[in-house]
Amino acid sequence: MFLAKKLIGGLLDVVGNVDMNQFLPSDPQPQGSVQYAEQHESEEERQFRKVFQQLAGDDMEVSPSELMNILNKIVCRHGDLKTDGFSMESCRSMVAVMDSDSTGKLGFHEFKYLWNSIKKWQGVYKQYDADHSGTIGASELPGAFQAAGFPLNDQLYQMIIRRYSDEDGNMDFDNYIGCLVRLDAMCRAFQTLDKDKNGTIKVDIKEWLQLTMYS
Ligand SMILES: [Ca+2]
Ligand SMILES: [Ca+2]
Ligand SMILES: [Ca+2]
Repeated sequence: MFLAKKLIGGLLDVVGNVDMNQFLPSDPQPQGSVQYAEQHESEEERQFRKVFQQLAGDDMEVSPSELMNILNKIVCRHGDLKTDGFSMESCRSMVAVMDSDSTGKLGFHEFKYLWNSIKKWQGVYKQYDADHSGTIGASELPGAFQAAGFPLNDQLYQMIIRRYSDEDGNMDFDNYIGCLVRLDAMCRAFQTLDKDKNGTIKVDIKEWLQLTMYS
């Protein structure tokens, strides 16, 4: 487990490159042949696959409780990220919105996508926590969300604060990650449904419920 610990600690210290000016939900998950990808993966990917295998266990998928344990172990070691811990409910929600193939758990590519997002967003969190309070305050939030790839309007920022921040308007780390994972997933879902790319979608009640109830 030493290698896994070392890699995870290291991974979370990396600050991702972020485009400040664009609305950028992260890249779509890789399609194509998994075998081809496995044969042509880089050394970094091979290392990541080893870590994943240790975290996921025999079923080779990360369940919500496994995700919760991993994330809570990591945030414990980062004193500058204030959190009351990732809850089971929040991890179930993150797994649900990331679970493209409906297995109820995260496979390698699903987990890797989530992991890369968390890595990028924790860099943004540290960078935009201007007063070093360990939380993202209401005035820090628009900058942080823009840097994370989501330039929204004031009305949406206010709504996000209402839903994810505490009574004083401060968002802690687990709430921040839970919020961004959902925001990213909902933007990707919209793009998938907006087949003619005209910025509007038409969904029937079944599609709507599929989207909103498994989230
Ligand atoms: Ca929290
Ligand atoms: Ca899955
Ligand atoms: Ca702060």
